Amino acid sequence: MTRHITLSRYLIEEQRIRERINADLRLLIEIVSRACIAISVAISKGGLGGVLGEAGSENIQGEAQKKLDVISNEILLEANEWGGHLAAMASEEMELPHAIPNRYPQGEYLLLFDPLDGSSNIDVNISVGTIFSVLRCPEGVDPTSPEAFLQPGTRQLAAGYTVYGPTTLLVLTVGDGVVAFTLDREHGTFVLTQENIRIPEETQEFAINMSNIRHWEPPVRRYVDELLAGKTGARGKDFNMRWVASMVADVHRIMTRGGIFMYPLDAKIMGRGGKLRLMYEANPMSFIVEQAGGAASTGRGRILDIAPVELHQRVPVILGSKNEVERVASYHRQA
Ligand code: AHM
Ligand code: MG
Repeated sequence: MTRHITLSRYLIEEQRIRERINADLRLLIEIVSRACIAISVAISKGGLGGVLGEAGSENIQGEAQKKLDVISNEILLEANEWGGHLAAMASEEMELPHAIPNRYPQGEYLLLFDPLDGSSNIDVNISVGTIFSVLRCPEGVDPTSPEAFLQPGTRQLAAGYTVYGPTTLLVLTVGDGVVAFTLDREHGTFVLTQENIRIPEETQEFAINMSNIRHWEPPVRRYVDELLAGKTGARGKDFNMRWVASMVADVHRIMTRGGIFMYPLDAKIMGRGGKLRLMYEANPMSFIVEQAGGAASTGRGRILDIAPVELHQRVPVILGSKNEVERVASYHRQA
């Protein structure tokens, strides 16, 4: 690599040269990135740090929390309280938005996050991640009310995810394409390692939890059946399958070499509207995927256009290489 561009320098240039962000949004992203470094350090201690295993509590979604879910949530909350850039925060791990304490100044932004995505993988040493999304707080609305956050994904000003894998990577968009930074552990900084990430339009790889096959709706069943038929079927080529069960890891593979990721609506989760959460999983990932030339749909419409009605709302998610996502959407229309 000939150029050494840290996240700080990238953000300064987004502010000064490309004028995509202001100083407060720059500070926000810097602080989130530092919190992600702290989470990465906590995760990497593993059994030595006593951080593995269950926390013994449940989140608002009724899911058992891992110790690292709780630790990661606290790291993000504490890091983002004092900067003066935020009006409030919302998290997968908290029922209601988190107010900025009175002793600190209030800013204009709202931060949403899934502090530790894929945390069922943590105890088996498989990649996990953090996902975040940034909105502007609407004027005249109480920032600590869920209503302040209920804005469609098209209003996101920035979104990103960190993958805690063999390396710690931060993938970011401020609506100006997608870039990736690798954590330089010796210096404690994120360094730009990929610019202008583009998802290939065509793919031979898909990601879905096949154990749900009997619950799927006919359009998803039709699509996957065609992929499985391979060379001898309608598609005329073989497809390969991967499922990490950490959305960040599955989506990052797609960002790197193309593919389609699906957590569709199925009979088992019909009453809940889907498995993945709109505000801090589907929206930020869809923003990033679209910024990289991919597509993101529920099967019935574009994810970023959904007008949310609940903070912890769930949605079906089909995202990745554009032609494949459009094919799945067309099967839904035909059905
Ligand atoms: P989490 O945020 O509680 O970790 O749940 C979300 C995860 C995603 O990362 C992943 O795609 C999905 O749940 C896996 O679900 P399943 O175990 O049903 O395959
Ligand atoms: Mg998650």
